[in-house]
Amino acid sequence: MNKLCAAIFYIFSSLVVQHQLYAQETTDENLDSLINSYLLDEVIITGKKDLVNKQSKVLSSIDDYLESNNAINMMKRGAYAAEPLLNGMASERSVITIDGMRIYGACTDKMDPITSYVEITNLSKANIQSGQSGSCHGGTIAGSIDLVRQHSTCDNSGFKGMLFSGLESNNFQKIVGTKLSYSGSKFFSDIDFTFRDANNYKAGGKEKIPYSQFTKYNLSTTQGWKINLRHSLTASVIYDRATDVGYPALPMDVSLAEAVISSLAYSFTNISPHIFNWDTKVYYNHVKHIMDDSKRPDVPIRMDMPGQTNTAGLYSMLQGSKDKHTWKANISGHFNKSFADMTMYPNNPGEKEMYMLTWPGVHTYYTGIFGEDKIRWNDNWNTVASIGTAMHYDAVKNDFGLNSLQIFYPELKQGKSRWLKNAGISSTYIKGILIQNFGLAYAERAPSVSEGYGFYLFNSFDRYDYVGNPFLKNEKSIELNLATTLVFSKFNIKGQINYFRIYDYIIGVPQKNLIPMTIGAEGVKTYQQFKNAHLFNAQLVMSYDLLDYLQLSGNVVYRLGKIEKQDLPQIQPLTYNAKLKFEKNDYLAEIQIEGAAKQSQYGQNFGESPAQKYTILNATLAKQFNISMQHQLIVKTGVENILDKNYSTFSDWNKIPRMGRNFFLNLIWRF
Ligand SMILES: [Cu+2]
Repeated sequence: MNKLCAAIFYIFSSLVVQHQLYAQETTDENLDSLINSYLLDEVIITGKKDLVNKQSKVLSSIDDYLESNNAINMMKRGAYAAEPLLNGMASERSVITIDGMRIYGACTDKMDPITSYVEITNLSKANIQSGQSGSCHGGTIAGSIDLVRQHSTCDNSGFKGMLFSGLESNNFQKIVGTKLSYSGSKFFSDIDFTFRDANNYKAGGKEKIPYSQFTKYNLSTTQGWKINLRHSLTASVIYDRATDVGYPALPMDVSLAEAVISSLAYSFTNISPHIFNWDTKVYYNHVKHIMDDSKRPDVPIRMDMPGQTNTAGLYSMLQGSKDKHTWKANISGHFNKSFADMTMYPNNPGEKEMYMLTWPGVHTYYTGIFGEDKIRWNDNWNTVASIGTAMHYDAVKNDFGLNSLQIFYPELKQGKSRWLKNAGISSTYIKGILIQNFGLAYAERAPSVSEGYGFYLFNSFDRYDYVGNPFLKNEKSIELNLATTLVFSKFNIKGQINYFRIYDYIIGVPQKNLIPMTIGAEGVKTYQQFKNAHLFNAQLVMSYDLLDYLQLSGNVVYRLGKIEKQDLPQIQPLTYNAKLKFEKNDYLAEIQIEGAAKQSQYGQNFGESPAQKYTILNATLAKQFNISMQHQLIVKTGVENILDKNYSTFSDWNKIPRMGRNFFLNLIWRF
């Protein structure tokens, strides 16, 4: 019992309290199973061991994995690269990193969120931190998502590998890939490759969704050297390339989305009895994005809209403990260049081409420090306190771009610096079956590149051209959260609410005196700030073990967003999900129902129409074949949207319907 209490204490202190799981090697596997059994969904695990039990569809997209977390919704503009919304907020309010690295998407229309540059097969977990607690690598209001990749260790386990393949009936998606690793006593090497290719998908009732195809290649490699017992080096490269990606909800597609993400990390462990880790990483990444409208038959004007970003950065983190305290301190910095332009080619060859800088060579410099202390007062109480501050400087480096923006803002200077601050405290009380957590936090963020300096970026949701506003103040938020968990032997229930009061909320406001550039646009919006906005998130999660091998679980999520008495757009209505899971020997079977109520509160004043209610059914069957000690075959098969329902959710851009009935087969051979 004491052990169990200690385990629960540990998990909750590291998870529920601040939604944090330190990425320490030692915590991984045991914790994974415990986390699963307590239904804590802040961290999604895709560990390589017993993968078969972890997820119903092993080779699903990262988007599907993230979406299974209650704090996240995926804004879909097609079948590929959905944008994660965290705590009901779009991606400019969160920080998304890969292994702690800052990466800037290169699309002015958010077609390439950071989550699109990794593959599920090389992911070990997603650390999702809610609100201010995600401020370690950047200023955030909604929180952070860190995609942590798998890598080997120098454990002398030799050569291991995996071959996988998948097929989906609806859009004829083919997935093939391999993963090879070698581990010696001084050296390890991992390489994995995944290829996906899909045709157009069909929504329920066989409705064809044109321009929803995609092709993606992902290559990822990590090499590690153990210099001696306490010092090690790790080098890593990801190359991701998507071609011919259709975005049915947008007026344009993508001919190329490419990222090269590289890093070198140095780790020093067991420095002193009170300092156990010092991790330092330098990184560089380049993202390239080319939009394409050549396959669309009737566009009023042909456009070229390429974009690219370059980011270089570093972080250095110390972790230690003394007596009641477990602490970490992080210093991080990055430099980013974002550049995008647009050339319009009039259909009449006599007319002149038009050229604009949509991201006018914006340079961003960020340096921040963040510290956190977890204090275990006694067996019942613990507190996590964190504080951080950062300097953020951005500048328009292109003179043509600067001159263009000065048309709207004559007093605009080239650069602007900001000072960002954050602090939070939360406490957990554990007694018997009860775990009670509450927290209070303050955070700030700087406007994004588009919000600050975007130039005539067309938004196909409200059909306005958007012009950035370099004079925006920092957006600020006060966050309150409360979670109650009851753990019985066969039954767990957790209720959680959080409330964000956001000051100087940034949103586009129509400017009647400005004329749009995009043909057919409603008008021009510039980013302005509202005194305050409110976001309320609530969720209820429960699970019940009917029998040793049969589990019933479910959850309900609801959000509410208001800005001065108006409803905010793209806020999740009441959504529910229930699952019956059978798990015995090497078999796993699942049947799941998910759905949403009609969206009664929606952003009417922001061009939004309400999402309709829906219910869909899914089923999965999986079996692991242990062929020999070294060889295993995992077979997963299932049907999604069994009833072939035609539906779209609140987070489907322009209400583009989601996929209809889909049969899938995943095969994994491990050796
Ligand atoms: Cu794009």
